Amino acid sequence: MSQRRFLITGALPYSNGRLHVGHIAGAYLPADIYVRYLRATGADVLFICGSDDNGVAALKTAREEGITVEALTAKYNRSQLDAFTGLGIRFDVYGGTHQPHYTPMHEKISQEFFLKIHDKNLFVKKKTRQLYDPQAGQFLPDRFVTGTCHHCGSPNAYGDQCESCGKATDPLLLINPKSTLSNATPVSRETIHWYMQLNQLQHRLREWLESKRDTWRPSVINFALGQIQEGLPERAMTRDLNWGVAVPLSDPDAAGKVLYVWFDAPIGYVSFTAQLLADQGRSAEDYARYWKDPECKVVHFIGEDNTIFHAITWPAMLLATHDSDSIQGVRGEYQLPDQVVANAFLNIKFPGKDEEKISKSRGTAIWIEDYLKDFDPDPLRYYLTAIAPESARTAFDFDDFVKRNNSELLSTLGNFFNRTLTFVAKYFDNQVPAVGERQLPDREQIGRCPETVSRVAEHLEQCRFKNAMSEMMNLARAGNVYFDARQPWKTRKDNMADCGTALNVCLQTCRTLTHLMEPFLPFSAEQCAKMLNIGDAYRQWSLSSVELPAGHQLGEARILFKKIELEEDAHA
Ligand code: B3M
Ligand code: ZN
Repeated sequence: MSQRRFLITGALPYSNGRLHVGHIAGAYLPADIYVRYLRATGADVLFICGSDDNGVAALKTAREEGITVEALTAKYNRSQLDAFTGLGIRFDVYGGTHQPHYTPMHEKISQEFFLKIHDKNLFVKKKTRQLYDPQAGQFLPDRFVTGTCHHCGSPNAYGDQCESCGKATDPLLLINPKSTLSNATPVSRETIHWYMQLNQLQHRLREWLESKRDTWRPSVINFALGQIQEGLPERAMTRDLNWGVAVPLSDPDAAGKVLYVWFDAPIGYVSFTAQLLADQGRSAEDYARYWKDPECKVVHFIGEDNTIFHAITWPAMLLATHDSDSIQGVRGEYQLPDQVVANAFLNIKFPGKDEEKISKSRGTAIWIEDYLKDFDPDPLRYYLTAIAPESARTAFDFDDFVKRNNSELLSTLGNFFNRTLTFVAKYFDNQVPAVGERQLPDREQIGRCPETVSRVAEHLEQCRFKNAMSEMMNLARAGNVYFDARQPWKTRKDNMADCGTALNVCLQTCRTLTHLMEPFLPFSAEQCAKMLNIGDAYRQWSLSSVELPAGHQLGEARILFKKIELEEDAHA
């Protein structure tokens, strides 16, 4: 079988703030697990991310923080990368749509996209009216306007999107609009913009989306098809701003305008790929190997509020660059995403309080930077996967986090390794004991290893991360039950051969668990691999059930997980 090839992306975080647990649970952790798993199966994978610098979000925060937008985006790009690294989320490239090293490539490819779509006559240039802030003396970007949603009546909609109903909004249709720059009531004034006629691509989009019915999560596919059902509006793809990618037209009406941030942001996935390959000394054009080859699968991991842009607008932009009418993927044309994996939002619940939305302003976020000062990364990876909002909102419950760390990671998984390894160190010279005749319980336990591996793999192939991890935990649980049932602490006194057989089986189970842990709990898996003295082999899925030979020397047993004591407990 030829090597599978994937290009995996995590939504580009706006570089105007730090990352919190909601971001990680939404897109980046599942993406990282998927990438680690695919690599373990031998696939060729590029994992692409970087900051979304060009939006007005950055301009707005820069104003609030009193620094230049360049300094602001550089600062948060850095802090985001540190948070990801601390959690073991390792991209091949962490670019930024306005980070100096990436800007030239990003502008070039973004402008090429715009021109290609322009040449296809898919833009209409229109005089429109836009909200203007008379006090601040400037046109208002959509994000700078808030008001009541014209779809659902939520009072806190932005001019581009309503976070309550998830729909795209129009600042001119918002009820009781306000400028967030000055709080003034904006007035509408005339300006000129280029609108993409998404309706011209509607039929091909629908045909393509229909082909995804069986493989995409229902929340994503139903939302996308629902949007098409309602009919796709024209979307302005240019803005009156002085921060972003210049509109590449010599038309005097284009002077001083930039591309809409949601036009250039997804192109970041492509431009960071191209820059990465150029930096590796490959040709930047090599990006075609990932982006323009139907053999390569493009998978986008996003939070649910980004669904419309990844399942409709971005695929429409990609289709618009095609010379053929095919939705099947023609070599040499940009491939449409194979998968768009969206998680719902994560709420938060602090001890003694009600569940609530994560909010920076109300101080209800758990920042990754702060978390990492107090705790190890794997317990958070574990918890966020165990409660992953894969089909509906879930909540980060601090008590539950502590409980699961102590009872699942520590008492189940950690304990199984610990009891097995300390026993072998003590009574078998820290070497894998010889295996005697395996009785039914031994054979059953050994059999569970490859069975679990294939079940975990099946779930991971389908992006069911929560189920995949719970299968892994079931194997650890079964390991503990087996250990208890075989009572090696007794047999070591009167039947050393039988005791050895049981410990041999436990060690084989540890081996399989180490491979299975790697995508979910990479730091702990590395420790386990050291304890089992198996080098880097644990990064290969195909070796996960290969038995450790009798006599194999083991490494030093270590405690894998720390107990977390809440302050109240400590005082009790
Ligand atoms: N920056 C939105 C967000 O962080 C946006 C994602 C862009 S992905 C191309 O919610
Ligand atoms: Zn709404």
